[in-house]
Amino acid sequence: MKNIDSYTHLRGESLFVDDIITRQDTLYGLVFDSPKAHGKISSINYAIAEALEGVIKIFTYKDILGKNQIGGIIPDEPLWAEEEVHFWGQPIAFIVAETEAIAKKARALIEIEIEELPIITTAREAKEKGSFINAPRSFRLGNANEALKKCKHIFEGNTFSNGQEHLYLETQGAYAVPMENGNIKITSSTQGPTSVQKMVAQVLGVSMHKIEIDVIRLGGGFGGKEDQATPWAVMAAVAVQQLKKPVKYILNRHDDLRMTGKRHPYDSTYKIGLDEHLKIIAYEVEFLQNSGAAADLSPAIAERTLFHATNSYYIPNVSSIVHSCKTNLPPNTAFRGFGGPQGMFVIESAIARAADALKIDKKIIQEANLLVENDTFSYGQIATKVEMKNTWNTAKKQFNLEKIESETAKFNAANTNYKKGISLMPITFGISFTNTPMNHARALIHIYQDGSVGVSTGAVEMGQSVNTKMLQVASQTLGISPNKVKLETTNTTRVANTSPSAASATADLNGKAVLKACKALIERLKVIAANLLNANIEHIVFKEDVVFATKEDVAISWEEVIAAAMLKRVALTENAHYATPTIHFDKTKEKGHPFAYHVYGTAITQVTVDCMRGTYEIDAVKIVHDFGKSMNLGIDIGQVEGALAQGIGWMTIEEIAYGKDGRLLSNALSTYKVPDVFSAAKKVEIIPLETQGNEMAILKSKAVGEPPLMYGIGAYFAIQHAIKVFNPKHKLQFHAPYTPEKVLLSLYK
Ligand code: LUZ
Ligand code: MOS
Repeated sequence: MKNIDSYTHLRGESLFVDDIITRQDTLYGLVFDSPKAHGKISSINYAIAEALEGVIKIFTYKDILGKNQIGGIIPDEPLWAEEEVHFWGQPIAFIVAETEAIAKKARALIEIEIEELPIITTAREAKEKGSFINAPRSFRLGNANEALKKCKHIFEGNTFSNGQEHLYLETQGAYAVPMENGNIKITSSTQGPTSVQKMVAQVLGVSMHKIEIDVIRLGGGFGGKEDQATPWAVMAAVAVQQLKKPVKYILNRHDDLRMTGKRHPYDSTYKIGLDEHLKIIAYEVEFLQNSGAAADLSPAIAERTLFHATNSYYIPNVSSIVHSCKTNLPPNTAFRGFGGPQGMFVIESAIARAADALKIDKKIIQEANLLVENDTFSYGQIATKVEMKNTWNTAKKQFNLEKIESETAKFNAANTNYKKGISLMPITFGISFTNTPMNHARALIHIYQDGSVGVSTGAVEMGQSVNTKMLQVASQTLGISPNKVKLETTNTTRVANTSPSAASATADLNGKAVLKACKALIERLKVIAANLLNANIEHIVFKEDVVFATKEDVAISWEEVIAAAMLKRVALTENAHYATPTIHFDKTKEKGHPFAYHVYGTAITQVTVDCMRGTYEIDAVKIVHDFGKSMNLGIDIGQVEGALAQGIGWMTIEEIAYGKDGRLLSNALSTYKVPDVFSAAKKVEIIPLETQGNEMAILKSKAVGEPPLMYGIGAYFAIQHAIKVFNPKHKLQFHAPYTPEKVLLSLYK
């Protein structure tokens, strides 16, 4: 089944926040943000700006009737700065004007003086100065310190992975409209409608039921709208509350790039110990997460780094620690993988370092340590239904790794200016919000009296095709054709208290709720059908718009059953709640069973490096991926391809740069390069692993949003391999992204 949005997407008819027809009295908002990374505000003069014709009002923290606070996990983030600013781009005021153009003109007329304070831009510097968001977290298994003493081989080193810009095609934005009695309705481009509702209520000083959030769809989120879609909606709502007129605010690309947080840069130090059989016996790692100026989701992201610090390997002695370091950058935030990729890059680097020193192929160490059934993760969960070796061995065999290797060696022997490299990248990713209480969802289903169906859930459609999957679940469970089912917008009035669409878990959580609601409806309708057909209720089947009794061999249409149910006054609406069973985690012990299941896979990456220029091409990525029993392979393959491109981009060409003054230098698409059609892998082959699927996944179809991003890490090590072939004296470095500039230096150093 195709993505149900494909028709309107292709015709440009799909609606996003900026497409909503605005009321004619609509006003336009624009943020005035800090032009310095850290300092005391000594004076601001709004008078000239406010006097400009068409400017209605400039809002500051003084205008807030509730709390000036939007921190989600830790209350450490004001909506608008008060006396101090903590990052370049921090919102200070909100200009509301008759048009966007007037608001922009007014912004240039605001005069501000800032008494500058010292600036921290790196995690390492923050750690040295003791600047942290919260207390560090640490996972331990066995005794790494003791085990290291007994290891035959010990290696240590440092790695760095940089941030990443989400670059959703649709920038952040919201449209808030006053309703009666002080109620406000907001259309928001958010992954977390409930967080928006909660923060609007908190800042306005009203209760949540006065605020309705509606989400049609997002033009991409990638984690960037899990938390950071909130402030813009709150600002618009503050203005609506006081002006009693609709207010719209859509960020332009520059403002969005400057003011929003990104993937967290990580500076990490590791020590890895192996025995004579190349078994990794001990692993010590310290992660310094560059959290930015406020917590945002950093503590949760730090936690997931620890969960994935050993990637797909069983290591009996682990000691890991993560510090969320407070710096003067915009608060960094969720980004597809949520700290997992950063953790995995370090263990892969440690293995690469070990292999290089031992003069063996990296994959030999990888293979010797892959997870098997009943292995224990450092957080206490026992690995079950492990498909790690299955994907690894299938990839080696199906893609004929030996042939790839011999052809690569042959090419490298015959060419001096071009060298090819190969890498294998295994992935293991845990599915569930690591914060157990967030793993729940609801669905509200209406069967209308003509037999058509409306489905509301807490899932936000952001291009990942979750609506298509929800529709599949409903149509399959009700036994009706897909065109009888409509997916409604995501709305806090219909489905309340939702978790954000995140953690790759949206289809599982909301899908299970849809399934439960549909099953309950079917149970009620079976009674009606048995009556109508004069058949045994046990024999009633709903399938392909027909309701029939298997033994009695009689049938009627779906519509007839619904019409009869109406006459019998049977409830044709159902609301279902799903909460993931069996998961738990004890943060005081840092042990538990936090994940419903894991997703596994292996990627073989092949690259060619131009050794005169330092440029490279990704020739091919060949993947064996564990989809379980995919409910929609077209959509799932699309997720793998997209995540792979995004992961490769993070590891290779996407380079976030801040000046020492804390200003974003890569502040436009001319200075920040994302993969395009020319830099994408020339060939991507994906083989779905044949498995039974997992009961905890919706229709046994495993979560697919984030796990494949980490295949992109393979690109770094394939490039490194090619460099090493060209320059055997090269001392390996682990400093991502591996931009052509850095590659060139590596080739000749
Ligand atoms: N968001 C979140 C996430 O709040 N918790 C998580 O565990 C998570 N994991 C991945 C992506 N987003
Ligand atoms: Mo996310 S990184 O919002 O699943």
